[in-house]
Amino acid sequence: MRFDVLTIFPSLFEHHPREGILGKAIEKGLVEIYPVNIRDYALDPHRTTDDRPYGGGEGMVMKPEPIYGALESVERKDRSIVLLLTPQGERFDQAMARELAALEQIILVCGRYEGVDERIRELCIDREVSIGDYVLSGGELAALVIIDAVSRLIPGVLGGERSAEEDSFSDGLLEYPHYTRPREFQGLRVPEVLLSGDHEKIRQWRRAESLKRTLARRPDLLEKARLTPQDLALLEEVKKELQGGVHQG
Ligand code: 6GU
Repeated sequence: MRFDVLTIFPSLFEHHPREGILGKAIEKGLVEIYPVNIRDYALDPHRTTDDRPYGGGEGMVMKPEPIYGALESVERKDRSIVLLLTPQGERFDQAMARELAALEQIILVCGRYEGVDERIRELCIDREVSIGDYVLSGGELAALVIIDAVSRLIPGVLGGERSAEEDSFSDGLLEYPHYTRPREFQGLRVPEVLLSGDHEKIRQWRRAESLKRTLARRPDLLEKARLTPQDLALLEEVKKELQGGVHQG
């Protein structure tokens, strides 16, 4: 996967992503990240990338020519997409990450939040994306979030022991609790079932914990989750327990 990132802060993409899982993926040649400095495509001697809005008002608007020139400089692969990072975009989620991971190239245009000249949107942008309902001062951190989430879905990026399939959201549920040694820590013991060696029982316990956790923290996810008849039965039991608890309390 090739990521081309158009930004006025290219140095943000030169160091950070070289660590950890993403760093390994870059070393293995599975992921390439190319920052493109929008300022290099400014037309004037001062290398101006923004200007005052027509019609007046607060804030600055990113000029169209530097972004257009930066986009023209990027070599396009067959299966590529141009994303604009903006709080006005569609919400990024695991399903979108999966869609994007099937492409060969993602071109990320990092806007500043006041905005990008509308003609860039009309002429060049395939999809506008936001990472959540809060305002960042620029699209750069959002671009890093997308690069990370997409890269770990590319075959070969994660080691075999921990597959992307098991992660929260891959089947629409939050993950079950994890434990490692020691068996007892600060008076808290690892649940007995995990020490039992009974793989079927462990699988059932983990599934039940995933369901409980999702119900407690993100009930909205349960509506879209892929649930088996067994899951639904378990969920009903958990709900009854919770309701019982409320009556007793
Ligand atoms: Cl993609 N950009 C900005 N500036 N703010 C955001 C965002 C993007 N997603 C959430 N907030």
